[in-house]
Amino acid sequence: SNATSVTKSPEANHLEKCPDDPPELVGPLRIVFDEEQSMEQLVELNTYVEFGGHYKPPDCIPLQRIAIIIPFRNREHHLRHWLYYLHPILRRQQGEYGIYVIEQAGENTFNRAKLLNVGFVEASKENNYDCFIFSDVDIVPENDRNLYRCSQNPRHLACAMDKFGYKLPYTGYFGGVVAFTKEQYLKINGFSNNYWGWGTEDDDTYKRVTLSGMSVDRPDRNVGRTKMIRHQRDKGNEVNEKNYVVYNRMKYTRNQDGYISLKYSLIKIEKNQLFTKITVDIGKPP
Ligand code: UD2
Ligand code: MN
Repeated sequence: SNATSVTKSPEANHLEKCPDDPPELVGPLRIVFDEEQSMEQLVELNTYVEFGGHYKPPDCIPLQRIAIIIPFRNREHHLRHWLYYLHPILRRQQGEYGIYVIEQAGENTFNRAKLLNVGFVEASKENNYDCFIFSDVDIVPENDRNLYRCSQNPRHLACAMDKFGYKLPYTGYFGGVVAFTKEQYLKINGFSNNYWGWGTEDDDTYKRVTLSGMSVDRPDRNVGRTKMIRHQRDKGNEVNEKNYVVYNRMKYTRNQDGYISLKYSLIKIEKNQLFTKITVDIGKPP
């Protein structure tokens, strides 16, 4: 019969796949942003992370190879909070992961979605990632059962944010933290490169997903609770009314504007202990 137990010889030099439900998860977490850790302290707290911000579970074969892409400029102190909370969570979740901070060089208007496209391209050069998580630098999950992983459809991980009363502000809301497999990302032609300044790029992404015939997966509302660090709007990222014009035309432009039309120049790749920082020139609004 095939019901005999499978015994593993201690010499067997092969690992099993990691389980679907990582055993070390603890559930709800207390997230506060009052304590400030120095980068040196963070490095000491997270010695299991390999140089460049990479981790691979030592005792099982990870189910996914995950690149975490963070759009960035001038938010060092948010990044330290993010690293403090996320490394231990991600370790418990047992994926293989790499952290990529994509920094926009210069003072031109910020372009979050274009930086996310850069992150996809640059991370893919380093490793054969199969899942990409695009996360704001200021968002932390309040429950480690909110798995930073990809699923059947593009996945919205920040579906219950504190600042929106722990629920979706509107049905098509897709901001904060989202996960795409490589295939899902390519299917929507990545993100638009044409949203300069604050707003609407997340609605564009949602539209790309639905127009491509996919839907959005979300964790349950309790598991999906997330906290955003309170902050003011940054200089160089003002609301841009022109973004509504871009959004209204996206149906016709999305196949030309995105991953396939991405242009930027690489300025620097800096490996830190807990993350890789990639600084790029992405130009300026037309
Ligand atoms: C909301 C969305 C965000 C995005 C944005 C509009 C939530 C939780 N998040 O965030 O996903 O759609 O609106 O663009 O609703 N950043 C920098 N430096 C800057 C400016 C921005 O690093 O100077 C990065 C950083 O990762 C930040 C992210 O861009 O978290 C989004 O910018 P924000 O935090 O100012 O916007 P917010 O909180 O309204
Ligand atoms: Mn924010």
